Formats: sequence, structure tokens, C-alpha cells
Amino acid sequence: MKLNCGKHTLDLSRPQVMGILNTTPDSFSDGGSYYADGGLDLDLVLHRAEQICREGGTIVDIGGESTRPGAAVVTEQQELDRVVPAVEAIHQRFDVVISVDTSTPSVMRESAAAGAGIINDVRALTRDGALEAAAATGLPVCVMHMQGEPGSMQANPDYRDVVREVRAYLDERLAACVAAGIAREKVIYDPGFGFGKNDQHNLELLRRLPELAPPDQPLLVGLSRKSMIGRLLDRAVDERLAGSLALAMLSAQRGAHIIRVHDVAATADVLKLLQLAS
Ligand code: 9MG
Repeated sequence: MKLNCGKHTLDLSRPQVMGILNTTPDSFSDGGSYYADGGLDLDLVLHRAEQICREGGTIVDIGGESTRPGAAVVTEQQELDRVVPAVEAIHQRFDVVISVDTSTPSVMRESAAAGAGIINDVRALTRDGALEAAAATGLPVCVMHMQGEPGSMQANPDYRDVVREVRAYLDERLAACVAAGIAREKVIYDPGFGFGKNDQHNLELLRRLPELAPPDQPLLVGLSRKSMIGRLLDRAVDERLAGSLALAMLSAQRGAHIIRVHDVAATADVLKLLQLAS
């Protein structure tokens, strides 16, 4: 399976590593890492992008909004200011697919014009104008499942059958994307681990990962350093590498094509060995 991302084509016959670059002051794991003197420092952003590429990442995922419960609400202008210059700077210097983690139509449009290759939307293109904006870029889109809203989604997540409900939602978003003019093969499914799910829901989704997408649809999984790992193993956020790697390997074995992670080098090693031994 191939994913055409503008001037790049990703080979999804082996799992691809998507490295996380949060240009937010308050993300749960790396918030504020790229700020100096109160502002976003593009040299620090470029340093992280270079690290992702050197360590084996083929996609850099840039986000300007933290979706962790309790995070500050970001304005459209703040998001544009955090994301678009970073996309532009990375696009000029590195031969890598740039994914923009956004739900905001103007950020999608301006990022695509600046060189982005994937739109990653945790709200699955449900904001007003998002489907149309994404379709106009011609880029692949990642549609993620979330129950509720970031501020309250973990209060009391509730499902009769989490796998069936998540799959039905993603199928419905695929149909909406196709109706808006997005090519079917450019729609990436993502169950949204930790987004309105308790630990049992997350584990059930992981166990039944192959049921979550049609066989010919790209599947993205994000579990890196997430709080589920912290609760299940009693580990602080900086002690979750082993747990993150175990889940990355499990996800790849169960059909994930793109693995979104903080720890690129270690994940790339694990996935390489998995490929060699498979
Ligand atoms: C932005 N973001 C945080 N977690 C994520 C996940 O699991 N998937 C995707 N697509 N994006 C995520």
C-alpha cells in the first residue's frame, strides 16, 4: 500500500514512524520544549525535525494545540503562528513528509501551501469548513475517533462495544470525506487511543486492532507515553519508553501502518527488527 503525500510517497507495506513535534507551550510530554525568551524558536523546531529525520522518522507531525484535558484554548491566530512558520522552515530544509495536527480550516490551507503533506485531525474534519478545506488541499487526511471534547472526554467514557462504535464512526467519516471529494485511499483511520476511552476500552481496541479499519485503508496509531501506560505500569511520563515500545510493536504486528511517537530512534529500531524477523 502506498500513500501519496504531495511530492512524497510513503511505502505503507512497512510501518512508518511519525515523530511528534508539539509547538505548544503546554503539551503533556514535550510542551514548551521549543520556546525561548517567551516565543517559539524556529532553530529549536528545526533541531527536533533534524533529530526525527536522523533517527528514522519519515513523517514529522506538527501541532499547535494541546488536546490534553485542562489545556488552554488556542485561538486560530495563535495556532497559525505556531504551526505555519514551522511547516515552512522544515519544508525548506528537510526531505520529509510534514503532517499538521489541526482541526482548523485556515491552518490546513496555509500549512498545505507551506509544504505540508498530511492533515492529521483529532476531530476527524468535523469543524465547520474542515472537510472542504482538507479536500481542497488534495492531501491525505487522518481522521481520529474521539468521544466527547478534549476538556471532558475522560470524565466517563461509555460504549456498548467500543470496537464496533469506533469502527462505525470512522466508516462514517470516510464516507463524509469521499463525498467531499477526498480520495478513499487518502483517508487514514485512527481509533484515537486515550481520547474518551478508559484503560479497558484502550486495551480492547488494541486487542482487536485489525477490526478497526478495512484491509485496504491506512491505519495510524498513537500510544506513545500516553497516560494508559502510566496507569497500567505505574510510570511517570518520562518512564514510559518500554511501555511505548511494546505497544508500538504490538500495533505494527496487528496492522498499523503509521506509528505516532515521541521516541523515534528506539521505535525505528523495534520496527526494523520486527520487519527482519517477520
Ligand atoms: C495529536 N494527537 C495526539 N494523540 C494522537 C493520536 O493518538 N492520533 C492522532 N492522529 N493524533 C494524535
